[in-house]
Amino acid sequence: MRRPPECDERRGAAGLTGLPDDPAAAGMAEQGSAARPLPLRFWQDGVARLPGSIPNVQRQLMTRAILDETHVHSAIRETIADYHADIVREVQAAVAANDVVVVGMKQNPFPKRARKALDAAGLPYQYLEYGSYFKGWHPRLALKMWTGWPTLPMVFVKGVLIGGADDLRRLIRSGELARMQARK
Ligand SMILES: N[C@@H](CCC(=O)N[C@@H](CS)C(=O)NCC(=O)O)C(=O)O
Repeated sequence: MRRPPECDERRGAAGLTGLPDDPAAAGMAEQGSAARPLPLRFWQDGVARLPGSIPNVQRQLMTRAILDETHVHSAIRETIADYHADIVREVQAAVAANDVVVVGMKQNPFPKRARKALDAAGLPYQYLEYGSYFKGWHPRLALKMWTGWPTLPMVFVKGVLIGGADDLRRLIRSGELARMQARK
């Protein structure tokens, strides 16, 4: 079976912020076509933070634009808030109850890859599946709007979104996943 075009790995989502191959990790952020330096400092854990922030406090720079509620008409705010809110709550509950959660979908090879990596590392996880390439687009969109992560799988470790399959494998390889898990 031919893989859907969005499944081309070269079009995959960017890696975890703070990793060496991420432009943000080099202290740059894309703005339009020009790269603009950001006042970031890099701590031993490889995470970029604004100067003055304390390493063990999760105050990481996010440049994601979110439309402010004051710029959303009051008549549609509830529609936005309620958009597949049951699915979002379901994932939130799983993330609260399990150290590792993989949110995936049928057919997509990346959730399979994430699960295989966790199985190989002997790490237990909760798996939730929403639809396939042919169905379940709307609930997945709600999860994407909630997390800001544009693809599946979404992998959570100790309540933290760590990205997709590639990011997970990187964290397993570097030993960071084990360190995250060891944290109380
Ligand atoms: N680099 C990502 C790639 C994941 C990816 O690109 N997933 C695509 C399908 S192959 C996806 O989620 N598409 C959105 C959707 O169908 O809802 C990873 O390692 O997880």
